[in-house]
Amino acid sequence: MIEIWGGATSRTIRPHWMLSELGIQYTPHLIGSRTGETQTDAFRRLNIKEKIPVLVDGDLVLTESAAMVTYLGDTYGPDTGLVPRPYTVERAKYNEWLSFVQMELDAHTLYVMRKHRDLADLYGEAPAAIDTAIEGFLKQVRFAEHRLDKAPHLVGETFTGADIMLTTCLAWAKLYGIELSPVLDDYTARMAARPSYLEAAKLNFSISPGG
Ligand SMILES: N[C@@H](CCC(=O)N[C@@H](CS)C(=O)NCC(=O)O)C(=O)O
Repeated sequence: MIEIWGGATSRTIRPHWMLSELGIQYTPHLIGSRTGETQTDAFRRLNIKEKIPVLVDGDLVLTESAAMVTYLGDTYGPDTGLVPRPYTVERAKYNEWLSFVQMELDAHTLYVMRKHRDLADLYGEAPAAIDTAIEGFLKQVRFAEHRLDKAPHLVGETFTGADIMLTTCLAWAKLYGIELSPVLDDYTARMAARPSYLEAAKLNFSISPGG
């Protein structure tokens, strides 16, 4: 049985959401970050980074949310279209969106805000870095807006794991009070109305965030 470790954040919901899309039963371990639960020897053996989410499937351990979303679609839903087949143009575009969301929206804009605002005790206050991060987010997110102005999803004609990645970042931005354009607002609302999202969100956000 697949296990997913982690809950409460925009990143942890990603594998829960994909598993819900696939309709697969699995074992969730809803632990929060920096609660002590990621600092045990047993957890460090799974992820030396002391971070969530973590996926365990037999001998396979994955410690990056985008890799989990893609692995689950490739392995358990090759005919669902949730992850485009390898060696196709759609897969190339899917990969591009995943890199874009992780780098431009997650890692060096939203996470900078989190580090220097919510986690300022750990990483220090840096108002200028927060302002630059908001500016950077708003500039970069126009790439997604440009696509979604013309199409309902990021890749091809249907919902894919790339939409999971983007929606979780847009919801995170809204939580931080960043105003999205009507195109992005509408997209976020449509994605968040999917029954699989609602199911995953109910589980993922049933614990409160760690420190
Ligand atoms: N790139 C990783 C980021 C994982 C990550 O930073 N998780 C946060 C919670 S959202 C965490 O566990 N932080 C604990 C820490 O930084 O010590 C992914 O997308 O899975």
